[in-house]
Amino acid sequence: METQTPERKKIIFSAIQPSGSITLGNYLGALKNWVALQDEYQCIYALADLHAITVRQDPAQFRRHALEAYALFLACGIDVEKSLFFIQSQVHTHAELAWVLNCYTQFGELSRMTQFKDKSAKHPENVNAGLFTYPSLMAADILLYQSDLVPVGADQKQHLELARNIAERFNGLYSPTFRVPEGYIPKVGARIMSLQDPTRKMSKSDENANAWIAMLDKPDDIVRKCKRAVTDSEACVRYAEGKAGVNNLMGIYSAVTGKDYEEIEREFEGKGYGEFKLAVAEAVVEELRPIQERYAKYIADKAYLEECYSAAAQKALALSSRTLNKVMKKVGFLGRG
Ligand code: ATP
Ligand code: LTN
Repeated sequence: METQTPERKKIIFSAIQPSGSITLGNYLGALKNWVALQDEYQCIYALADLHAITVRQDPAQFRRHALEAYALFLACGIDVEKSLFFIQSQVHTHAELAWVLNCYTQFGELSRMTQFKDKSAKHPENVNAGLFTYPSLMAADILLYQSDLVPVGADQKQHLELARNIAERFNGLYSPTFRVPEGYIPKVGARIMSLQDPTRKMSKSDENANAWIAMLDKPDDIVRKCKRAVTDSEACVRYAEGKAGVNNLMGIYSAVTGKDYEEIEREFEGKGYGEFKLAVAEAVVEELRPIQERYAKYIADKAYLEECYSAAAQKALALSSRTLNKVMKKVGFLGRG
């Protein structure tokens, strides 16, 4: 009798930093996609809290953000029965592999990373070594799990490319050790822009809270932020060059409702920005309502959250140790006997 080996599910890895309140940008650019991928792939997701301390965090707030993010991801539909969802700092193999990979990453390569340049310009008082070597830790996250695909927003493409280069370099120096991952960038929602400065991406660490919509914002706040969103003086809802603010709102509306730009232009023909902004706000409120309801239940049950992330950390440790042990052996460490 012929036996068929079941096809191996491809492995997906991604992470988000719990460096603030999770935004609509994170959701549309990353999280929503993560949820959709869970049936087709073996998904491994993490809260990248080690990455988050490259920028100074207030300890109490940091702890709160991590727990909130964990609950929020479950509320968005990350299913711990199907996917592995853990907290990076609870799995020590990440920091260990990151150190090794640091020694296979060039100063010049890290110097070219635009995120490093942006963040060091933004925090000139704290341009720490962790901020500089951030991409080696991200490479470790991905490579530890022999990931095939890495869903990220467009801003992370450069880091992913570096992770591929590090993997290829290591494989070439020794023997095949890491699977070389591919990026997976969503078509819509890949770059949601700030509501106050639509030439910059919506970012949870933006000091101006009107620039971003948090996943846990109240409906009134969402309406207010959308109403105040920077647009232009043309007063015509159409997707065009030089209309970054309107384009961004159309992008949000499209990602939430599934309507394409032409449909949106027809829907708002002859209507002003006021009406359009309100429609965007209402669509966002409706998208977030069920998520916020589920979130309230999860965050009230700390014991359940702890159970989930502790079990996930154990599994992640077992899985990632396989790769780390191989690496240590190939590099020539004596090993622990
Ligand atoms: P920070 O402000 O701390 O740099 P961030 O809000 O930019 O954080 P990250 O934790 O760096 O978010 O990113 C988490 C994921 O969300 C990544 O995959 C990233 O590409 C995606 N993402 C972040 N901001 C946006 C955005 N504005 N539009 C689309 N995707 C985004
Ligand atoms: N650097 C990413 C977060 C991140 C990540 C990862 C994404 C940390 N490790 C591994 C994908 C794969 C960010 O800032 N968005």
